Order: sequence, then structure tokens, then C-alpha cells
Amino acid sequence: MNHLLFSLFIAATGCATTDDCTDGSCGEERSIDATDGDGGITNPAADDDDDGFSNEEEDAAGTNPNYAFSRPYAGGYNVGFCDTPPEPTGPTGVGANENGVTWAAYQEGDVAENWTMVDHHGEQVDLYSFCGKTVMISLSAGWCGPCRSLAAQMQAMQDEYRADGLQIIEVITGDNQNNPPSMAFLEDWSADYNFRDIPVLLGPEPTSWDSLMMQWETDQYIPTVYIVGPDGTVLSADQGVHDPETFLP
Ligand SMILES: [Ca+2]
Ligand SMILES: [Ca+2]
Repeated sequence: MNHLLFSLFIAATGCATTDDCTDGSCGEERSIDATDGDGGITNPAADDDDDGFSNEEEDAAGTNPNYAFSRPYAGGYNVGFCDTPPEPTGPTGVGANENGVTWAAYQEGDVAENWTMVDHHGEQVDLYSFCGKTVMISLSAGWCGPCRSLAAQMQAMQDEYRADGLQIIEVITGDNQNNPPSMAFLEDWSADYNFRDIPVLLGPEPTSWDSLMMQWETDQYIPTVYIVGPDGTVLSADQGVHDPETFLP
């Protein structure tokens, strides 16, 4: 395993480091082919979007039976209800570190590409599952005290703003020794901070400057917080924002 890039993360002051279709607002706009207009499910046992959950299961969970990214999660996350995925731009900004290295990174106005990471339940989680919600993504690591301070506030924020369409996502990039985190480490993180509906995701180890985790990092100081709007647009890119309230619709 190549730990080189992770080793470049530096601890400093805090480790110096549309229709918004928000939940509940778009119920009337739901276009479910499986219904016949009377509000019922005509093909309850079918899985129209082939996401592994029947139309009936999705109806009960409030997810979209016609959009595969919208599906129930064991973690009880605040899944969105888009009909079509965002149209991504990819990262058009530039990240840079103190050594003069630069890389492609998401900046405000970019539309995020989807990614898939495993959570502390062992389930694969798609970013696009939260299309229609406001997403706060934090990149954290066990060795980073300010990351832990932020984590300690997360469930309270999630509780306060879930009804406004917020989903907080915690991505762990390293354990206490800055090694790739184990599943047990992710589980412990969730338990330590009393997470109930916040995924703790295994951040894929960056092995080059164009790795996924580098795209979500502008300066190599963590915690790194991004806010992504309901249409997939980056609203705040690693600006030290630790409170999503002003970005909610
Ligand atoms: Ca389905
Ligand atoms: Ca679905």
C-alpha cells in the first residue's frame, strides 16, 4: 500500500488543515410508473429500476422505484428522490499544497460525479443516492483531533436539519496511525460519536494525484468539508465550513 499521499496530510491549527426536491417537498411530483394514478402500487413485487428493492419496498421506504441510486440503506440515511442523475462536470478547480504540487479538485459550481464507497455496515453507498438533498461531506482521520471535534457535533446537526433535507457523510481516510482504516475502525467511529443515520465511509487510499480523494481536497489539511446541493452542484469547497445551515434550501 502506498501511504505517501496520506503522509502529506498535515496537522495544523484544526489540523490546519433547483427544484430542490428536498424530502417531503416533492411527494406530489413523484412520477412512479408502477402506479396507476390512484396512489397504489400496481406492480408491488417488481423491481422496476433493478436496484435490488421491490417497488413496494421502495414505496414503503420513500425511495424512488424508478431511480436506481434512490434505494433504502441499512443505515437509514436521508435518501433523495431524483428521477434523473445530475450531469457532472467533474473537478475543474485546482488543489495545491505547500510544496507546489497541484491537482484537479472540485470547486464551487462544479457538478460532482458519482462515487461509491463502503460504509460501516459493509454496504456500498452512492453519492447520487442523495440527489435532491443537501450533502455535507467531511474528510476525516483518526489522528486528526479537529476531525474528531467535528464528528462529535455531527449527529446533532443531522438531527436538526434532516427534515430540511440534510445528509452528513463522514469519509475516513486514515486511522489513528494514518493507515487505511479497518471496518472495525469505521464501526467504532460511528459508535463513539453516536451516529444513527450518518454513514462512515472508507475513503479509498489515494495512490496518485488524480485519485478520487484528491479531487475532494484543496489543500491537504483536514477536516475537509464540502457542501453539495440538491442538484449535485458544489456549494462550498473546503472553506472551513463546519455548519451546513446556511446552505440548506
Ligand atoms: Ca427498485
Ligand atoms: Ca430505487
